Amino acid sequence: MRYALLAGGKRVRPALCLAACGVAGGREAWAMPPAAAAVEMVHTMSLVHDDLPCMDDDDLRRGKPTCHVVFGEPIAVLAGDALLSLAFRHMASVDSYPPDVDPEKHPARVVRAIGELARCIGSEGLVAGQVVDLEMTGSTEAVPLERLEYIHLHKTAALLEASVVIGAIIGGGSDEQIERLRKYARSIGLLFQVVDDILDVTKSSEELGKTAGKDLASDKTTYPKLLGLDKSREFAEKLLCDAKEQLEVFDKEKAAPLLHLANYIAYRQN
Ligand code: GRG
Repeated sequence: MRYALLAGGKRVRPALCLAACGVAGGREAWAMPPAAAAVEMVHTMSLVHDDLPCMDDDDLRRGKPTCHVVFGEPIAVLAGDALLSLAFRHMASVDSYPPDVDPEKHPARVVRAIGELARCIGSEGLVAGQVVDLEMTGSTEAVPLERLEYIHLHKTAALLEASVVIGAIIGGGSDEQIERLRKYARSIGLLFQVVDDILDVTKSSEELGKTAGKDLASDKTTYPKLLGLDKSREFAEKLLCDAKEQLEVFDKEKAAPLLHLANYIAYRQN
């Protein structure tokens, strides 16, 4: 569990969770140990399971050999399971509530946040995305755009969305604020994947010194493959604009971290 969780990674989900807590009116410390750590644990366990031979069968993750390569498959499965359960234990842990939260409202917020986390993982979230993705694997038919979007909205955007929404709930945001932040998160969730697909093409082009990148030639369906590189970039710009629009009603200073995170996701190089 430690090997996978402490292997690095960009920590985008905890950063989003803390930033959303702040914009909703809370202090970052309210979300720091329970929620921000929990979303990273869920993310990490999904990577551990995704890398397994029965799923994507990857040998490297975050620049290191994958969990099952180091510890064997059974331990990797169990490490993932235990990280999932630790995430919920963290979320529910009353011992780690900061002293300055509202004692009347905080427990209800935590329960609501736990519900959000559970929802984004199961058959309405990560698992749904993974199932449809696995169904597409090996298929010779081109994946239609709506199917690709379904996969990304569930596999990638669902947990990014939950990270933001959980932060906003813990921060004490109103229902209207939470729904705005949900829309922001959905846009950056999809943006994250479109940028990933663009980077796959442009990075491998650079590496190969060719104009066509690895992913345009591989079996995997990506946005650049379906839309072309220019249209994919346009789509990314639109998603970034949509996300930023949702932040306009919030206090500028408090919304600045979410704005910067959106820019980071749009313009990141890895
Ligand atoms: C959660 C019960 C449960 C099962 C998981 C395996 C599975 C079901 C889902 C796969 C989810 C998955 C691996 C989605 C990919 C998400 C994604 C974009 C990963 C890369 O995220 P980054 O770039 O990675 O933030 P780092 O390493 O920086 O954290």
